[in-house]
Amino acid sequence: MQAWSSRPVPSLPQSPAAPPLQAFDTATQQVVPIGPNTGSARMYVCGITPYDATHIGHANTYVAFDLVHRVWRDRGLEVNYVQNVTDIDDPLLERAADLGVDWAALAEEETQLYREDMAALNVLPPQHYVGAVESMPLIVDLIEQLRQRQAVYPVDDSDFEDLYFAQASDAEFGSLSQLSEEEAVAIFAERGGDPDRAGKKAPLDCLVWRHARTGEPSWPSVLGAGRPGWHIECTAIALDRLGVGFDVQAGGSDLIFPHHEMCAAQGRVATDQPFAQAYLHSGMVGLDGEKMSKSKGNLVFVSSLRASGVDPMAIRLALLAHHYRDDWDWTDELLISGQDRLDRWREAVRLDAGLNADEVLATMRAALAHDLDAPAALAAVDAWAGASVAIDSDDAESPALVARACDALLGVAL
Ligand code: 5CA
Ligand code: ZN
Repeated sequence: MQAWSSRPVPSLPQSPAAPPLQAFDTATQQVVPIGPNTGSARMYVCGITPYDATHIGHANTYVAFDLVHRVWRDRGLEVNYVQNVTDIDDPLLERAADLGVDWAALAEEETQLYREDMAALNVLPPQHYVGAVESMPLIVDLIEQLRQRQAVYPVDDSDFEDLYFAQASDAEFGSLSQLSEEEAVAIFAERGGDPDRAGKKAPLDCLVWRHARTGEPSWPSVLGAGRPGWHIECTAIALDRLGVGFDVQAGGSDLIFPHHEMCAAQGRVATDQPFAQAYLHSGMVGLDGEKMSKSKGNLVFVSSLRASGVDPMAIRLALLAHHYRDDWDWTDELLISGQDRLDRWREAVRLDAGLNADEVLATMRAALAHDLDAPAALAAVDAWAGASVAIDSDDAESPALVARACDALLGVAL
């Protein structure tokens, strides 16, 4: 699929003292080094299911991992970043049926809106933007590999034969989310799983291939005509575009279980190697105390804010004012303070001279390298901007350097 295009990333003076990226890995529950020190770094971020417009929660997640992309680039790493589009799955078919529209047209329309939102928010595009539909051969191949390893079995439900991944085939299953069986089963049922389906070997076994049903789209394959389950899509796309043991799989914390647990398990069973080296998860954004989600309908859309004249950079600053791992609620006040901050920064970088910027650059780099601490990076720019407006300095280079640093490291174009 076509991704989107972004503003060029300004270059910054390199500093050998800049610390390498560390972040909190859900699997080990520790802050660990993320990516190599030199060469190329590989990241997979789970993309949208395009049945509705990008909301602030989505935007927060993609802006969070855009920081990984930016920090890696700033370290001189070459980045191979892959993002998928779940352009076939139950929620998309259900929404299309409710709206009385074609599911593929709905997916295309919402994906296009998402691209526009990402470009407006100055989120760097992935190198590979990959849909499930265009990945059918990869997905089918991976299921075949799992079947040869006895990790996939059929479940007969009258006329249909659906294929399931057996969690028991992976000795490390559960190590990412570390939930009790009871918790896992409850969450699985909430997030698209079918723990009670008759004929399964274990409640947490997940669907990998759904045999064609009348009235549903399906693709012919050696497995029989059908369509893929959710998790196998990301496992297949990640392994194909990034290879085994890539640096990071990322997404919102609602993906820890079952999604990332299943991907990790399927990847390990298929390759006998770790799937990703680390798993990063952003917090959930809510509205009035409830997680923002399409199913609850409590959504603030990026496109609606943009249409009402909100500067996307103010939205970005409102998001970056929170640590990416925190859960928080969206409010109109956040947008107002994002806009205020943007105005103050713009005023400061338009000065002819300001305080020396080397220190602010070093602080921004250190903050982001330490578990993507965007609020600390913002505080450094706030302090610089406040002091620059107040004093009369002869450091003519500094406003331009701070503007470049905000753009390159935080994605905030001033
Ligand atoms: N297509 C799958 C991933 S393969 C999916 O989860 N799609 S999604 O459209 O439901 O979500 C896209 C991304 O946004 C995921 O990383 C998800 O964790 C994140 N997300 C969804 N809701 C929120 C929210 N309220 N706050 C923060 N992130 C969210
Ligand atoms: Zn995914």
